[in-house]
Amino acid sequence: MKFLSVLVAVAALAAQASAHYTWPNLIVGGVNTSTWQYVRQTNNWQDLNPVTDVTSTDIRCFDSLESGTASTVSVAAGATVGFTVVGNPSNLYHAGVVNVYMAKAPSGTDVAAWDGSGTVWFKVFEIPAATDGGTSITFPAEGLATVNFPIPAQLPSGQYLIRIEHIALHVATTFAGAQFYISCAQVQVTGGGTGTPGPLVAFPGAYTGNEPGILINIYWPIPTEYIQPGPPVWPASGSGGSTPPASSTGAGTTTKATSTTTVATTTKASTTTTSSTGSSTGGTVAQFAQCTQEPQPACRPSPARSSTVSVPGFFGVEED
Ligand SMILES: [Cu+2]
Repeated sequence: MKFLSVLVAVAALAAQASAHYTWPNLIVGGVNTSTWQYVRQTNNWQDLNPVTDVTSTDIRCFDSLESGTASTVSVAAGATVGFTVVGNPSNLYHAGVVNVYMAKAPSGTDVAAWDGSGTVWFKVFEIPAATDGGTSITFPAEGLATVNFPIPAQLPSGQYLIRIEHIALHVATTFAGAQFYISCAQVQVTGGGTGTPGPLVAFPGAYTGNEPGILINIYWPIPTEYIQPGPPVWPASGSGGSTPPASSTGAGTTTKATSTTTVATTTKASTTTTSSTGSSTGGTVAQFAQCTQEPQPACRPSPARSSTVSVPGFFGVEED
């Protein structure tokens, strides 16, 4: 009996530690910079666990237990930057969506010494779920090893925090079930424009946890639509300027699992390199095909960590 309970405990621990991730690297100029160099070290740098309390201060930068020692890096307005996923495995393993927010440090305050408090955050990029009225729901961010996005060209010069979050929705059917994987980077934006970013939100404050895009059963019934949490992306698509619109299908270049250094191209988990840089329309289809053809961790929960019920019309829910 004791042996059995130990086995169960070990299995539970293994399941808990097996499928989370962090965002420790900022990609600047196509280079994957060092771990926690320009990104503030997060509380979960060892255990990889997510934030689940959206009212916690840790929903902001998840660094309450760490001393902020990150450096600040210069990036040009209009340039593409990104974050790299590190975990086990090192990709956005869970079904979910991505948001990227920025906030300008108050004048006279070094961003390295700023906590990001206040109603100061605006969204610059997102990768929502894709729905088609109830036949299917797909997550274009699922399986990504990097997420790249443009710094808006209209953004005024100055020091900013960049906050990225992956909201994992595989166990989001109960309140506080959604898992937030968060990091904040410190940048000095140069050559900026004269735009006025907005709408502005605060963290905590932006989410209640009851949003239809956060408290959601993504399995059954298949959602007819998906409402991305948070404010709309700034600047709005079609509002002019030279910034590519952060489209609902995830503009920006992405790197699939297994590649940690290639950031300028879209690379699949296999060795196949596609030319879908800048658009994930083709990538989404390819990713879906990949999932149906070769069962893998990025596509479905492994048997050891899942409870799959073989009832027609019911989809197994990953537990961790
Ligand atoms: Cu996980």
